[in-house]
Amino acid sequence: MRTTVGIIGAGPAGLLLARLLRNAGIDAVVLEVRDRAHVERRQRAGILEQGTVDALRAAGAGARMDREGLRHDGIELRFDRRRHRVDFPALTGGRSVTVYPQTEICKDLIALHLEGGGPLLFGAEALAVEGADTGRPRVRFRHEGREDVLECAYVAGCDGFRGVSRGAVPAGIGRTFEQRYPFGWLGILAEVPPSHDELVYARHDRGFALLSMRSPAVSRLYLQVPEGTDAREWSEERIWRELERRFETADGWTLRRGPVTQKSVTSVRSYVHEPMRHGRLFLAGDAAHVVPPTGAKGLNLAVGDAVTLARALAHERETGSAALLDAYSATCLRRVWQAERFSCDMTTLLHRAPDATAFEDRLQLARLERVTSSRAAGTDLAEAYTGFPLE
Ligand code: FAS
Ligand code: PHB
Repeated sequence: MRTTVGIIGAGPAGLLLARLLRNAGIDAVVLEVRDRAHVERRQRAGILEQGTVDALRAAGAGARMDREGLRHDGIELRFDRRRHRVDFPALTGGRSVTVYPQTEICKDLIALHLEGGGPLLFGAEALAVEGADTGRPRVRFRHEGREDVLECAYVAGCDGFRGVSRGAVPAGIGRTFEQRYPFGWLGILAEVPPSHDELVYARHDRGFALLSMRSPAVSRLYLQVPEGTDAREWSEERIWRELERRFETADGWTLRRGPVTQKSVTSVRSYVHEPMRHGRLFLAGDAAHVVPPTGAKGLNLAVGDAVTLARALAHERETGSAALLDAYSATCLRRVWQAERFSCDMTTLLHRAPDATAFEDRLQLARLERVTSSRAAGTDLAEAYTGFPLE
């Protein structure tokens, strides 16, 4: 099998890249190890920066997002039983975010790709990327019980944190930067209208809690839990009771309960692999970097990488110049490290480490007082949360 760009992974990075390459007249093949149903129901992110919204519209994949997405002009920070709204447009000169689930983005991109994109092989497991530093890289993969090889001019490693593509970068060349946090997130989907019209981030002595949403009828909620927690340890009753304790306010705000339809635990980590390129292999999305979900950046970074890589490949096709390809890693890493900085700040601002000292508790409350009373500090949070335009 032969193509110009071999894309490993049909998450947001791989699917958007495939769409952008098709629009640029560059052929590609997407290899996805899971089946379509799994990819389309995998619960992940929900918040889109303006740059992501613009990129999906420009790719011709924004119609349903424009119909069903919810524009949000702020978030609420909650601590000491008090509520503080962060007003995005007032602090950033008009920027906002859109609530539209990652699952829906993947469904939209898959439907578009199957209408008129190149081959998108589900159940195709990439086994290895070979010859990345030669002119003819190849992806060895298994599909329908048979091993095969995809010969390509370029390989896009969009296979997430646990994929194989990063392993093709020789140990002596790649550098990794990692920070683990001593807690995880227990996330639930509940068939109940969200109890607030915007997201609520709560800092509590018992731990962090987040109220998000997937639609006017479906709530998405998270609880900070100890590292290594098994979701089965948490009954619905225990989850709701803990959420109610952490969201409690002096003004009597109440949390609506409803049937829990999905429950899972995800780890919280910061991770960056540098460089994001080796020869003709380009890493994009979680294959290159992971951020704590607190800043709602993971999906948006994946989109940014796909846009930057597609633009660089199209530039090389049109002009013969590899300048943008050569700048790919540095261009993405500028964005990645800003997202890592913000996500780490939001995580340490709102989560209580199991061994937090009384001093650290007071420092955290002082940081929260500062960010909710100072225009300068509030602007920093609002600018980073709503995102920066893609370069
Ligand atoms: P993805 O992981 O989405 O996609 C990679 C794809 O590659 C997958 O479909 C996988 O099946 C496939 N693949 C892997 N190995 C392969 C192989 N060998 N061969 C072929 N295919 C292979 N971000 C937020 O902003 N908010 C959140 O609430 C949030 N929650 C998350 C919860 C979880 C459990 C996880 C893991 C991540 C979460 N994230 C969240 C981050 C998430 O949204 C990612 O940033 C986003 O999915 C990144 O997209 P991709 O880089 O495309 O990687
Ligand atoms: C989500 O809706 O999944 C979500 C929203 C905001 C975050 C993290 C996750 O910071």
